[in-house]
Amino acid sequence: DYIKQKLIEVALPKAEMVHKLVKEHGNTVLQEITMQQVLTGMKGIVGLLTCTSKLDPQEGIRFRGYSIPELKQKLPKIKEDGEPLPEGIFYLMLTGELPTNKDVKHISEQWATRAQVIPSHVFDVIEALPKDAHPMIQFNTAILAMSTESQFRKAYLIGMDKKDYWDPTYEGVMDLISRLPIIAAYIYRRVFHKGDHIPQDPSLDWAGNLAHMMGHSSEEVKRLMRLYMLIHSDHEGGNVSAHATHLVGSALSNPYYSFSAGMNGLAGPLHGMANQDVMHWLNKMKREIGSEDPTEAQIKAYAEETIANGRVIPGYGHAVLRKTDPRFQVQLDFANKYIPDAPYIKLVNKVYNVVPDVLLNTGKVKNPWPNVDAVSGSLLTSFGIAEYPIYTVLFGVSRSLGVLTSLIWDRLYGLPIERPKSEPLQWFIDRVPKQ
Ligand code: AMX
Repeated sequence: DYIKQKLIEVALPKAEMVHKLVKEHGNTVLQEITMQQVLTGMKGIVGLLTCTSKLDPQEGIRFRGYSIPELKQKLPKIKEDGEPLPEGIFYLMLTGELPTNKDVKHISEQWATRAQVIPSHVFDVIEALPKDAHPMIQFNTAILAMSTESQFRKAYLIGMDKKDYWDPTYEGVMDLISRLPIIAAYIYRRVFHKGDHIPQDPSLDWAGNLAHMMGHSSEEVKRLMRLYMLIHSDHEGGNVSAHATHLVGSALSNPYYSFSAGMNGLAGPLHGMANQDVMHWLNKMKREIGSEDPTEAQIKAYAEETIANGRVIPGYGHAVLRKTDPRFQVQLDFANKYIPDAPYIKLVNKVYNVVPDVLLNTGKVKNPWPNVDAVSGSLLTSFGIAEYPIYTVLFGVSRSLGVLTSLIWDRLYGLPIERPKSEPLQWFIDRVPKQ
């Protein structure tokens, strides 16, 4: 696998730089932090080194410096008018360089080969769960069950030099990513299609194969799946799924344990489960209003009622972003291009017209604009993937690309165990300046 050689060349000087920064500039003050920051989710506190992507509050996400519109131009595609292949963004996040067609083909083939071997106990473990267990429970259980295959643990027990930790991490990451679409599709077919499974097609790309195994093998859905897998892949290092993966990985837990931690976080309604919750919110709204096509005035009243009842409007707001999420925009553009008349897309557009003002009027929401989840479910539903509980699993398959390339880099940089300081309440009270 020539990518490993490439990675060593790229990473070695960077790892030396990290070492040098710690050794020679360790006392440099980076920023001041406030009481409010610590007590409201550590927002804005720089506490992590992550190079795969960076989130600008106004502009949105950039992957190794490239925005989503730029990546749509620059990453390899199967067809010129199609969507970039997620293999390409994986290569970019991993190496920091844009891939060639050959690189992307190489990764596709690597993953197709590695996906051939999933031990049967993983499927037995899934089958032992009730069918109505949420797909995220089944997904995460399967991820943990796959950790019997961890190469990291085996190499660690044999007694590996610290400098080499990244190597079995890379191997584990490549295995794990290659297998996630099979696990996701298996759960989907088990829960929603009577266990009528569809074998993988190793000739397909990673995202195309996922659509195929789910039973949605039209070119349109494959194209949508490539886009979905591209845009959900990473959102810098501090979001719950990325941070949890990094944190658990810092204990040298293997990639399966680490990723599983991230996926437990993704399953929360304020993070990756929001895409499913948006659909529940839209459908409940339609039911309560008694119309398939509510007016903007009706939507506004319903949104105000949601707030008045002390609930959040899923799909809106963000801990970092302060503008419309470009991941929302690119999906809406896709929908407006291919399916402008789909009822759910019309509804999403109407909600977008009224909800930001409703949120602004609360006077407390820092970002009233839609995030990635405000449209993703409506888009999937409009293309026939209408089983909402699978949406967070699809998000998770995509998120593996970013959080696991970061995990490889954590080991390349030689980052130590993470251990921030905590203090009891009195410590904070004692910090208040005396009058
Ligand atoms: N609806 C109603 N109230 C909201 C809101 C929303 N969409 N977004 C923020 N608020 C509220 C908060 O609950 C908080 O209320 P409180 O002071 O009474 O506790 C107040 O506004 C200030 O919050 P904030 O600083 O603007 O947001 P945050 O950083 O604490 O939280 C987020 C960010 C995403 C959790 C929040 O906006 C939210 O709950 N959104 C809805 C759920 C959602 O869409 N999550 C997906 C995010 C993207 C992702 O990870 N996939």
